[in-house]
Amino acid sequence: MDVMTSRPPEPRRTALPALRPPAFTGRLHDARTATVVGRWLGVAFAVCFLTGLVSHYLQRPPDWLADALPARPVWGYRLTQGLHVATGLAAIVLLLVKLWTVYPRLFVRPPVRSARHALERLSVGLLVAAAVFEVLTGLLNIAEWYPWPFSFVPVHFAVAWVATGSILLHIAVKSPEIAAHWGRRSEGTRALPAEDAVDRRSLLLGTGAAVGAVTLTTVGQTFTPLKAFDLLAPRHPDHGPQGLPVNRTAAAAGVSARTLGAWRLEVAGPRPYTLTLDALRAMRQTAVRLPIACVEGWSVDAGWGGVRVRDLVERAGGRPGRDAVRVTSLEVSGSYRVMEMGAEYAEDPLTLLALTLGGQSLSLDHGFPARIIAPNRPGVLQTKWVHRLEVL
Ligand SMILES: Nc1nc2c(c(=O)[nH]1)N[C@H]1C(S)=C(S)[C@@H](COP(=O)(O)O)O[C@H]1N2
Ligand SMILES: [Mo]
Repeated sequence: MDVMTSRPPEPRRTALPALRPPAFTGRLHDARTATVVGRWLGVAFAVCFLTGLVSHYLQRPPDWLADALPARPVWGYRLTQGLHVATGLAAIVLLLVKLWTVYPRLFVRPPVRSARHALERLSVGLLVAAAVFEVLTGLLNIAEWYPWPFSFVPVHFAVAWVATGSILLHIAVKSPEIAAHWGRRSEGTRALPAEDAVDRRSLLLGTGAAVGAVTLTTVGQTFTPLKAFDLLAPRHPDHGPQGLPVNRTAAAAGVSARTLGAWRLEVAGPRPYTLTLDALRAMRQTAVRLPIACVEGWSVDAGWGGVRVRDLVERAGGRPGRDAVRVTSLEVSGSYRVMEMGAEYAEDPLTLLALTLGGQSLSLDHGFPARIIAPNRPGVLQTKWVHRLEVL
């Protein structure tokens, strides 16, 4: 026996103590806190959902929309996708705080009071699962880590509808409570002891500071005035060959000096033709300043030079403003080997088959010898290593 303790040995337990729900005191788990955090989270999810829809329909437009997608403003996708990723990252913090605020409800006894109560709990379960799934897959996607067997885009898109639907349902079900705790002087808060209000203010300030910190250390990947603070985002807007990040390298795409061989640009249409790189360089060159805005949230402006796609379309007998264009890359395989652009993009004077970046010939990783650069367009559709255009 331990000589330092004189306590008698505890009697051996014969049965486990009854499971008692933890006791929650203070007001950090109450409806007012849940309402305030829920409001911020609702705004973040709403912006994230709407900008996600923009991204989805720009990338995979239904047929009736494809030729009407606008090429302006040139920075449109840069803004919407920057917001999509920034609000998604902010939502991670807000979702954690919100779940922490409401988790005592897990211990509500009896667990089910009525059919309505059971349905409500089920819908909250669905909401939590869908919301966690969305922020988690989004986060791993921007880190380009895909530890799952499904394809990211369609699943992330489908579950976004589940999350949004269950959030709307949740707001409808909770509307009386939300209304009661909406204002600072609302009926739910008036009875609070003063010291609880201090607690809540600290929690909300801490939450705001965490959201601010996450945003400040990542948003520089797209909002370049803050690029010095871009410490946590997977990409830095300046890091990469020719001062521009690269998502898919030439090596990953199976493109090398050897596969380029005797590169020619093929243009198919009513009057098909083929051009060498020198012939392309001899055509009228246009200089534009346009961003690459990656779906993963980084974006950066750059100076591009090359031949207007509309000039190439006209030369093939196509009708700018009427005809869409299919673009094929030399890339051996990959989801972005073939891309179609609607008539609005194809006729836009800023849409180029670019040959230069920053005044120099494109590096192999940026799509040498020729790539597409178009305004208001997701990065995945800025096809690199182009070798064929088809007037549709
Ligand atoms: N052929 C081809 N082009 C492509 C891709 C690709 O996978 N294959 N990736 C795209 C993506 S996701 C982006 S964000 C831009 C990035 O261009 P950059 O590498 O020159 O910055 O190229 C696009 N062009
Ligand atoms: Mo991208």
